[in-house]
Order: sequence, then structure tokens, then C-alpha cells
Amino acid sequence: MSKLFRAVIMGPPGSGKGTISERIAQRFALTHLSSGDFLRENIAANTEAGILAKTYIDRGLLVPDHVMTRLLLPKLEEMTRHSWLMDGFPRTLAQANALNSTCDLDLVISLNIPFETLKERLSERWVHPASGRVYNMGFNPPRIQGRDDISGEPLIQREDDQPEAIVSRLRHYKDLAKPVIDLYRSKGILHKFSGTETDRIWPYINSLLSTKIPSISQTVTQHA
Ligand code: G5P
Ligand code: MG
Repeated sequence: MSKLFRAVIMGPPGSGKGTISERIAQRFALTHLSSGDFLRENIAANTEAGILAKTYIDRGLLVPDHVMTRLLLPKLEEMTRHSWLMDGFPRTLAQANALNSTCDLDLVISLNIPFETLKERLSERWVHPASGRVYNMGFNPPRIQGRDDISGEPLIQREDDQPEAIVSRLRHYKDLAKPVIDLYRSKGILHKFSGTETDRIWPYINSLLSTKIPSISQTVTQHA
């Protein structure tokens, strides 16, 4: 069996973590895990952690570190036989240190996208809650306005994509992410990608990963 691959994708809200992770998961043999999707699943299922997390997420605030690590680390520890890509975790130095104590990362992708671009994208985002499919009125609109392409069910806007929450999320990102980015740079595993368009960044990420992980034709993948 080939070596298991552990990667993290970081970036501010709206930077394309989810969009790029989906492309990576389609092309390469790894499982995409998203901290935000996981929290939204917990909210939908009314779990104790979900009810608590919602009070932070709706205000555009980060969920406390101990809640995140208690939710996510056991999930990662279970994935002993799969390569994975974690989207949205760690977001703080405390989270990075907790992750560090459970596994060795091979690679970290950091997306660097201008503030104005992020604000615009998030205000145009629509999601299909049941599947997590994400649309954008400009970039990848649904075939029928307001409806999911596969199920035909209605699309919604996330609570935290309301204008006040967007500004709060963007403001917090930079300060908290900087020490995490510095840590991964010092370990020599950080790869930073800058630009305003996902389609222009993607070929660089694709060719970087092609040198490191088997493509989908070589291994069977499993979606989390
Ligand atoms: P999430 O869910 O991790 P965020 O805020 O980090 O949320 P988000 O909003 O999900 O990140 P993204 O995944 O980086 O953004 O971006 P995306 O969804 O792929 O793309 C954004 C939009 O732009 C989409 O509509 C997409 O179609 C479009 N798009 C992509 N590329 C382009 C392009 O080139 N051009 C154009 N025009 N459009 C494009 O976390 C949510 C909350 O959960 C909590 C926090 O409260 C967080 O705010 N949380 C945590 N709290 C503490 N610690 C953690 N580790 C936490 N993780 C989550
Ligand atoms: Mg996302």
C-alpha cells in the first residue's frame, strides 16, 4: 500500500477551500473533510456540540478551540487507513498544536485571495444543505435558478454569509491564521497560492499534488 497522505487546506472565508478540495478529491485518492460542513451537520442533527457551535457561527465568530479539537481529532484518528485533506482546521495555533500531537502533516495549502474578491464571492454563494453542494451566481450558477442541479431542491444562503457576519469572519481570519502559517512554513510543508480566480490557481495545485499523491485511477477513494 502507498504511504498515507495527510494534508490541510487553509484560507480565509470564501477563498475557495471547499471548491478546490472537491476538485482534489475528484482527482486524487484522498478523503475531503471540512470542519465547516462537519459543524453544519452537527447543527442540523441538533447535537450538543452543534447547538453550541451555532451560537458562534451565526455571529461570524470562531467556535472555541476545545470544542473543535474534541469534535475533529477523534474523527481524524479513526481515519487510519485513508489519506485525507482537512479543509478549515486548524484555524488557530492551539488547534495546530493539538493536531500536531496526533499526526504528522505532509503538506499545507494556503490560499491568499484579496479581501474585496472574498466579500463579493460570499455574498453570491448559494448552497444545497443536504449534499453540501456549493454554487455561485457568477462563477458556477445552478442550471435552474435557486435549485440544486441534482436533486432539484431549493438552495439557501448560509446564515454566516449575511453581510455583517462576512465582515466579522474576514477580520478574524488574518490575525489567527498568521502564527499557524508561520508554523507550517518553519516545518517546510507550506505551499502558498495567490490570485483572484480558482481556475487559475487550480493547475498549480494540481501539478504540485501530482508529484505527491496517487491519482484516482490508482486507488479507490471514500467520501467522508
Ligand atoms: P467554514 O464552512 O469552513 P469558511 O468561512 O472558512 O467557512 P467558506 O465560507 O466555506 O470558508 P471556502 O470553502 O474557502 O469558504 O470557499 P468556497 O465555498 O469554495 O467558495 C466561496 C464561494 O466562491 C462559492 O460560492 C464558490 O462557488 C465561489 N468561488 C470559488 N472560486 C471562485 C472564483 O474563482 N470566482 C468566483 N467568482 N467565485 C468563486 O466555517 C464556517 C464557520 O464554522 C466555524 C467558524 O465559525 C466559521 O466561520 N469553524 C470553525 N471555528 C473554529 N475553528 C475551526 N477550525 C472552524 N472551522 C469552522
Ligand atoms: Mg468551505
